[in-house]
Amino acid sequence: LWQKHQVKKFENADQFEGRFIDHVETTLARSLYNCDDLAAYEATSMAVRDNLTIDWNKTQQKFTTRDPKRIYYLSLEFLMGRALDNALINMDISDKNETDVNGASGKPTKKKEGAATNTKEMVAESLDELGFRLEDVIEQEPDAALGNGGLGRLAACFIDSMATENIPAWGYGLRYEYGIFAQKIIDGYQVETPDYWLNLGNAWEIERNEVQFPVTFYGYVDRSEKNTSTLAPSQWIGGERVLACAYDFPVPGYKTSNVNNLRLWKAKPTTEFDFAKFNSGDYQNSVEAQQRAESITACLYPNDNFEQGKELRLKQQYFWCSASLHDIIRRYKKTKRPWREFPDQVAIQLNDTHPTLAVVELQRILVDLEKLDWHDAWDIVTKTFAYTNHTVMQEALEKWPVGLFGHLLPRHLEIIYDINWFFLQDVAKKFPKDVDLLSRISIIEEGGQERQIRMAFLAVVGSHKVNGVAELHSELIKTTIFGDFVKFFGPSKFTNVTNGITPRRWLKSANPALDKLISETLQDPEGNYLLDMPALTKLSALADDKEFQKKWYKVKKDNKIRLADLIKKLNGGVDIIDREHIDDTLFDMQVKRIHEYKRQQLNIFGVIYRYLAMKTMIANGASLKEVEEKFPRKVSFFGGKSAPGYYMAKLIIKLINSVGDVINNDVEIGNLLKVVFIPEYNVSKAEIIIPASDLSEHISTAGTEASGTSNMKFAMNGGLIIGTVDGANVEITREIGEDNIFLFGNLSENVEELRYNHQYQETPIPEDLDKVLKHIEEGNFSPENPNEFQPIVDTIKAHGDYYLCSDDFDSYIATQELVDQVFHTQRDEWTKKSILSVANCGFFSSDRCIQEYSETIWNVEPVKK
Ligand code: 26M
Repeated sequence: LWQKHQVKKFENADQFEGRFIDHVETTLARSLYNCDDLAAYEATSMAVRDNLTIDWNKTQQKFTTRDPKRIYYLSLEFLMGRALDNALINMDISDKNETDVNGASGKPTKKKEGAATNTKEMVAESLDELGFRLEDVIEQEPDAALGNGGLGRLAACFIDSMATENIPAWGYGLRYEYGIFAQKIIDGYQVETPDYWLNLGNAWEIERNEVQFPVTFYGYVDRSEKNTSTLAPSQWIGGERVLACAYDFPVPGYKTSNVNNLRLWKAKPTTEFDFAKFNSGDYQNSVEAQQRAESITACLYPNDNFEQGKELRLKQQYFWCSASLHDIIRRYKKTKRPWREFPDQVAIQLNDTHPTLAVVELQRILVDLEKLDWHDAWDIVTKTFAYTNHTVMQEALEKWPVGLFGHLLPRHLEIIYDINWFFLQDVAKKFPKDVDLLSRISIIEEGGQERQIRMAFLAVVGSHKVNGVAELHSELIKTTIFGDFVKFFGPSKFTNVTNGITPRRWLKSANPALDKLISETLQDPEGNYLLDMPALTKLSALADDKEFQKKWYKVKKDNKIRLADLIKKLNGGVDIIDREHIDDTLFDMQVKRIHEYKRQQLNIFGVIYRYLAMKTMIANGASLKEVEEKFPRKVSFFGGKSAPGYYMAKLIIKLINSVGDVINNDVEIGNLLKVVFIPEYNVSKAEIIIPASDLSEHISTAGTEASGTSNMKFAMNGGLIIGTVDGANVEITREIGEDNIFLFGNLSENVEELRYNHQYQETPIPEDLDKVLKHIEEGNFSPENPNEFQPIVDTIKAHGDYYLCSDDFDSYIATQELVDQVFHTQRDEWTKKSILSVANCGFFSSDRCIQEYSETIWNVEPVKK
């Protein structure tokens, strides 16, 4: 019976149309005549999801039978963006058309003359027949914006690559009702509005009502068994209880039927009821307490690289770690293996310190519930976990006051003290004479107002490997924050895995024209190069070919027009960009979270400098033509969100917009210079913005940006980079060649000394920067409130210029002049650099990252057919 009714995937246009209409008429309860783009999106997604679900089931059954080692990627953020286009690309059945022509039925399926060769084309044609355009349908989907920036997007690229590489991996995270806030720009200021992304339902999630775990908070530790030692099993009698409910999101791999899982938890009230309150007549309050449960997964914290120490955040972390671990353990227990084999079968990767509680929770489960010996348990724990660090910046390092922590998780605090106690004993044994070392290396920080738990230290002690995310960063953490740990554990515990990005989304999906040109050129109509990005080096041979260069720049130009159209739409139909000269206009972009260390302020100072220099020329009687020769056409794009409570970042946004108001309306300089702040920068906007860039800015103070990943996205789309010697810029330079990137600025090894100089002696502000700052101070960009931007000026003039804008200003300007010169007088050279960037960026595919993690950290192999 089961075989008779076996559910089949759609495999051709006809079957897709059938599924589509089914979903419109039954799931959506609409008629085809009453089906708008949104309903078409929903029906298409559900039809596609049906296919993925079938493969998802097969994949999971295969894993259950084969019982391979599994990888769990724990991340509080998955910045997925839209799912539909990605699914259509990844579930490509084109190779099936050859190997599996007969379909599941065994009967030959007719292939129409000129019929589409891949799923995306096939669906596009079907939708066309039904009266819809696939592009419009795709546009209906809201972004799944369950992340802040780099760290969350990295997790999304990694699960794509893990599926593609056939690694048996699951992601675990939280199903926030509200993702990162939507950014409005009102009067030049950022205004946050809620992102209720589930408003219209979510076609991609599968609610697993059968997968639920209770999670406990507060309460006390019971030691009635007269244990004097905290090391013996203890019973934690919890107070508040909530339920964790699983929602699954299928993650399809590219050109494989492997479909992995992203499991996100939602908090719900337990069905238990406080009868004491109820009987005392306090019905309202007894319901209210239950309702509070849902607040745990209500909202993503919108901080990026900044720690706040809020109790609800810790609650989120424990809720998620506890549910995920119980789920992992339940799955493991089905295999009936003994505990000691756990690390051979399970690897858990900690995406930053946010999931470090999982280390403690596993130790608690093993000791308190499974009654393992402390040291046996700890051995299992440390062999299971590995930790990825994403920052060296002090303000971003996670610390929890023991008071707050112990109130919420009393037993976990005891366990942390015990972990620390054993750890410090070992340290003291190894370095008996070094008394300072113990307080420096302790997981508990003392000496402040209150003791604090250093989560990064706990993560290092609880893991067998610690990795940074680019070479420079991985070296830096070994000498700075983790210096003492290198001394104790030895250097081999610390390693590097340079970040990467998925070329399916960031090349094929975001830049279909470039994908087409590449696959034609490589004679790879199936797009196999996307699984083997180093194959792109073949393009190098054409870097000087004039015909090829022409095609190459045509792709770029069309992408610039596509962006100009978007900007026009966002601007209420008014065009800011001069389309007539779009070929000669350099599109210069900086899109990323707004942060002082990323130095959007340096960029806007550069823009002001350019503007003032142009104005001076005009005042001295130069013609526009002459001005253009010195300062060729350029649009400076900015985009990015500030944390809602980050005063200085918000002021930088306002400055950018105010400078834009002045420059964009200055008739004297015409269209030679424009400044555009693109509101609500998110994944789907990035997919339009990045392919349109001629130049992008990655100009963080050396040593502060751990890796950066947008630098890779721009390079992969043929945009050149102006950047500091920081993060993955270093490896990008090595891969694409130093002739093809514009580097400037001080090196990280000099940062400390430069900062010291600012603090303790006069470092003169460069003349050109001084002029810029004075112009701001005079109120030229804020006539109604002349002092508005004084705090930005003061960070440089009065507060020690922590991010070293003044030290890097002159070399920044000089490098921008070089950029202008190459773009405007040696366009062929520029295009050559652009081609060579793409040709040599294969290393930055996240598939390569996943291979490195698999081999050097997880010890896991792909599960093949
Ligand atoms: C902390 C506390 C409370 C709420 C939120 C946070 C928090 C959230 C995100 C802290 C840090 C967060 O992300 C940091 C991040 O995105 N780091 C970036 O990681 C990228 C991927 O490795 C790197 O490329 C970037 O250089 C790095 O800044």
